[in-house]
Amino acid sequence: MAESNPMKNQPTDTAPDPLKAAWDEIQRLGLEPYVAELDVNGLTVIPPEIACPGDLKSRLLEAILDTAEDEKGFRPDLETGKTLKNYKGRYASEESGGDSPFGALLQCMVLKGRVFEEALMNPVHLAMATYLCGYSTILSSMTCFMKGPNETCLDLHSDCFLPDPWPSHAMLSASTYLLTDFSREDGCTAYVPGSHRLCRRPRPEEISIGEGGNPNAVPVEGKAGSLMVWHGNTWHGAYNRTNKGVRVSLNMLLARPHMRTEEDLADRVPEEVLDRNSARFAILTHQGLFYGFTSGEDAGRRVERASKYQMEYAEENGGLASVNPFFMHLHG
Ligand SMILES: O=C(O)CCC(=O)C(=O)O
Ligand SMILES: [Fe+2]
Repeated sequence: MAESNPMKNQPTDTAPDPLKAAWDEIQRLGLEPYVAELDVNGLTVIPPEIACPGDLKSRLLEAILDTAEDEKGFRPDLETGKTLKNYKGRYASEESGGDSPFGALLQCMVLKGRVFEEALMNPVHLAMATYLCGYSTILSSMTCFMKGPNETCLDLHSDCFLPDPWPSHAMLSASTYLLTDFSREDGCTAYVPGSHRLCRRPRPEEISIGEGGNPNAVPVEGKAGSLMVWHGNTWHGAYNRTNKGVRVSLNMLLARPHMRTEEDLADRVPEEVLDRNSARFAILTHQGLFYGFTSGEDAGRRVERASKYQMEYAEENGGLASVNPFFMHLHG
């Protein structure tokens, strides 16, 4: 293995600089204003013409409706939203109307078709996620929300379920494709600008939104096809939907590789899916991780597999990911 290690004989002064590479990519894609807003406010919305080149938005929406039909037994009616009106589902809250603040959920989406792989690998998404969490970041979850008219707002929270205080750099990068328009009446996301710098979860008296709620919460509005990106510390929630119809969105939560992820993908990604994607896709979908073994034998298997994918990734990008235990030549 050491033979194919592209870092092996590389003098330190020519080692690639991940910060420079990330910034070069941000400039190539024209994302500087969105990175600035993300730094200042903790959240930004990248418009459809940059975020969803080609017909990505419509293909994602169609694939989600097909998946909903398969898994939920009905195809959401985007015009009327009647199949999803006051949807009870998981997380339904008895306090306000008894319906779910999320609507209906579809989970573990990345393995449900090529278009979801494309959504993850969209260079605009990866540039923003890399800016927040680095080249070794991994997918924590890919989840779809389909929300019809409802009563219940989603309280402010951060997706970082670590004890606070949190570090100021992002442990998580969260991005959501808006697949239908987002306005206050559409039941859009809410957030508190600047909350990523507080490095703590909101206190109980700070979590509610809407009338009488946290006065610092603002709606996140955007056109269908936009990509909303936020720092893992940022406090966010969602307004209830007063319009008819359905709000459809696809969320991708990425984590630094030492974090426990929501989904466990290590042994679930079929070879054909890995074969048709880059080495970075394999890293994102946990093929470069060996933690989580269940026996010595399993540890050996996982280390071997993880080192293969880590080496391929290092070859693909010239060693930009700084976390690679296999460079120690322990197994070479
Ligand atoms: O439904 C929303 O707009 C927010 C959902 C949420 O909390 C999340 O995606 O992390
Ligand atoms: Fe959240």
